[in-house]
Amino acid sequence: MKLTLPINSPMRSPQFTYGIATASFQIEGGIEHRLPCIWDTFCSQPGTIADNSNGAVACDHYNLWQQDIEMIKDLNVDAYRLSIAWGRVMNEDGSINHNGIEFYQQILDKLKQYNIKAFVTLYHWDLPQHLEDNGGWLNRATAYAFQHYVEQIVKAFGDRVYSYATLNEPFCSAYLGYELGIHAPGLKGKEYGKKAAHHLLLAHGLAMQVLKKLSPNTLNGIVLNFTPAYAISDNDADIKAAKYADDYLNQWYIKPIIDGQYPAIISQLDAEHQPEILDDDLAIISQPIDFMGINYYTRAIYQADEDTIYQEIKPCDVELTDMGWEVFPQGFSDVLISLNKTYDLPPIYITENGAAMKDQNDKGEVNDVDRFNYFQSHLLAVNTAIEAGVDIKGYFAWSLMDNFEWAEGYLKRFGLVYVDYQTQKRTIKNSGHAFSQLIGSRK
Ligand code: GCO
Repeated sequence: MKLTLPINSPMRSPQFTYGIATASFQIEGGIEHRLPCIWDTFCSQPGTIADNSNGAVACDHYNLWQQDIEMIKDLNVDAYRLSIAWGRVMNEDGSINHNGIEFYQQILDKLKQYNIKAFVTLYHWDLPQHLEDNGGWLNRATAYAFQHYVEQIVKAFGDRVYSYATLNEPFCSAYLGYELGIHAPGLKGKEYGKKAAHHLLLAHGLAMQVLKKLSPNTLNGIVLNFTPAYAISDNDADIKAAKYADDYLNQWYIKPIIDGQYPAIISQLDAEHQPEILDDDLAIISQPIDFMGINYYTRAIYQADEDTIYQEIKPCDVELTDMGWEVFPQGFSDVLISLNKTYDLPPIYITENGAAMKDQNDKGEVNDVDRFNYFQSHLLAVNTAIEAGVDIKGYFAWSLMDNFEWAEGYLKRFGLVYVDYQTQKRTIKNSGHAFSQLIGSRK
């Protein structure tokens, strides 16, 4: 199995960055060495996680990090995207936890030694619980606490980092966590979602101020996810519904950053559902960024609905991943091209793309042809976007290894590497070998 790209593709150049991604809560374990976070609390509530699991051990990366970095090196990648657990590096009083800082410094030093660029995400959803107890992202003060944490991190990490992303997917934190309630902290209500979103975006802007001042030589930006919205028919009503869903779920997070304003539908929201926006907020949020990270998995199809404006319709007879998500590579090129038309964008990195599949570990071989096919078609979609003029500098596969897939627990496997959770044995899947081969073939 060989991943292939057109002969003249810029993605075949050594200048194009290939990497793999993880997130702290999903792999680390080692919870006794950090503050409790909202995902610890959420997992402890009955009915929240499909297999009733939690992040106590996960991939035990806290203890196995050295062998994991060797594995990353063996995969041949140019870059590794990891996230920092806020509650591992900071104490409740806002002082530094030196052991936690050292844990990440060792990892970053190893990466540097191996010439692997460190793409550090400062917030991948694991808010310390004591901040949630004070209102979490509904409290404006959390944005300032984030700014303080970022300042400490940047000073401690010095020149070990190649790129900082402030937040990963504020859509998920705000909408899934504070509006639908299917992610931590599990709040449900339209009166919460957009308020949380605004404070997350403010946190991004405040962190950008720090990064610009204290870390001007790293590539600083944010990671957003997009699930492009398609209308189920050509009827005006369905097209309008899809547009509304797109504004509410996707554009909401990018427009304030690039254009300094929310989508116009903000005026249609009930007063109680609107965020409180202070005078300078949008100026802070919309400071220039050095790059934008884009995560893509699938698309969504909408039809008009009299009560809820839009209704998502699940397509029949299409190929699905183990998450039940449609395999739709065209949505990837479509969304990249359309964002590039709509906004004045900085260079783009694809910071996540991948698929959960029903993997079988057959005596040490995981022949995940379906995931290989997913990568093949989605790499081609990225190439299509580049050919259409989108400035894409790199591609990170999600994920390095199977891990804690949030509300799905350990039931869904996204890794290029298979994890046996009984023994913590790692096995590179065939898709992982193919990815590594593709990267090696450029050099
Ligand atoms: C994401 C998350 C990952 C998920 C992945 C699959 O950013 O959504 O970064 O943590 O595991 O997206 O759902």
